[in-house]
Amino acid sequence: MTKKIIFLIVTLSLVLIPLKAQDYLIKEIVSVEKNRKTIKKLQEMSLDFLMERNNRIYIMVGYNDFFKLYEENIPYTLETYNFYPFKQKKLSPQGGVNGAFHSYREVEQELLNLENTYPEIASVLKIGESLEGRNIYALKISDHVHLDENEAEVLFIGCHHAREWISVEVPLMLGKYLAENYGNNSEVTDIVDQSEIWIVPLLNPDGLYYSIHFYRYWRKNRRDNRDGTYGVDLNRNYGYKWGYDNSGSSPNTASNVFRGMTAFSEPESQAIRDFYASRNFQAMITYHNYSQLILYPWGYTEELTEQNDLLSQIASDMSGLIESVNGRIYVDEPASSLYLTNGDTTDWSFGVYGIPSFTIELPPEGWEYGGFFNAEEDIQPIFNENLPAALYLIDWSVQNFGSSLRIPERRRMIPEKWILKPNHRKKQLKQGRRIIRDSQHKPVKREKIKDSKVKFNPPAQSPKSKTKNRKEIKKS
Ligand code: 0X9
Ligand code: CA
Ligand code: ZN
Repeated sequence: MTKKIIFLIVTLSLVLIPLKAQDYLIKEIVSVEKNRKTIKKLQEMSLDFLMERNNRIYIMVGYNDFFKLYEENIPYTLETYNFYPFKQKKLSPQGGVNGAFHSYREVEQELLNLENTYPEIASVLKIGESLEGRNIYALKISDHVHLDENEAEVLFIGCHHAREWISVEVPLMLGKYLAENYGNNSEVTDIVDQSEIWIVPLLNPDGLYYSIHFYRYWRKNRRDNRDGTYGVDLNRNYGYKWGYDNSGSSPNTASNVFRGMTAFSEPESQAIRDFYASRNFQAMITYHNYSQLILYPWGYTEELTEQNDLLSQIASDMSGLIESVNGRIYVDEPASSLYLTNGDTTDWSFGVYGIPSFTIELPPEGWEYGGFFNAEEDIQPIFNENLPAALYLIDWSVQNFGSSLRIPERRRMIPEKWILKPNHRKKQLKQGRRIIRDSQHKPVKREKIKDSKVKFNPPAQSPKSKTKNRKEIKKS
């Protein structure tokens, strides 16, 4: 009898637990034929739209959605395996849960190792603590690292958004690169001698933990909103034009762009706010992914800043430098041309401190090339291409330290091979990725015109899906 009961419990838990886990975790990509009837039904199901191609609509579905599709009599094709990471056979499997990407503990270890190995130029500072009590670290790279010298200071931030794992790697590798090459490479030595480089590779450690262990697509921090929902979008929680409107951020706790109850309500964004107050930054880059963009203020309005010539020049120079490494194009544009946001890091950094501030959206270019997933083999190339842009911004800060801001000319320190040769391909592609807006001035379409097979038109006369551009989809 007892044997029977034990057997029953074991079998039941084996069946029930995985089912529940599946329900929550597994998402598949399916395509359905595009027609009015289906679109209407899909909208009622409030599914994640991904894209449209060859008269088919691609959507993300969870375990329960399959039943709904069945009930609604909507025929579908399973497409998951036509997408990354399944499609890219040559990729080596990721070791462990997070593979070559760094977890909170691994970032911590890496930073402490750097400090130990290069005590003269690397030092780790705790600038705050996450909601769940993890440390938020800043790595300082400078000569006389323990002195607060009168030098230009530049800040690099990674991982506001939990699922954007590559955004941890790029600033972390920058710190490592600078430490390892100081004394060997004259350009690095020069720059480190003249500046204080601050790197916060992991601003949202709780979110990253959650993304690694529970739900890969987690975006926000892990604030318990006390209504059954979790998370504040840290990139809507900064105190410049916070909550300006409800489209650039959301008052709804369940939303992926929930701005929090007040500006700087979150310890993670507070850490950055307080860090700025204690330092004297000249420039800042915050890394995100995906899209391959270099965005500069404003994000909250279509209007351009008074420093637009400066910001757009720096962004375009950085874009050129990035392209010259691997040929990947990062489009430089005001953040608002992507979509409007309020309470983001860059607007606050520029709005309050007046310093050149950039959001770099790392690869890939689109959802169909992997979205938030980057191949492990691509971590190094992505870092390599971002390095000259980071060095360039540091150098710009050094050149402009203590003087009024000057619009840069091409820098002497950029190695020849990094200097962009006049390149017509870039212009063409940039035009090809132009933004088309709907009546609310929201971009509805972002595609390479070159690839004429790819259609991304919003379904006609359906206001709900009309505003679903690729970027909003990412966050739903
Ligand atoms: O929406 C964001 O917070 C950033 N994109 S992401 O896909 N990584 O979430 C972009 C913020 C830049 N600001 C504006 N586009 N206004
Ligand atoms: Ca120094
Ligand atoms: Zn992001």
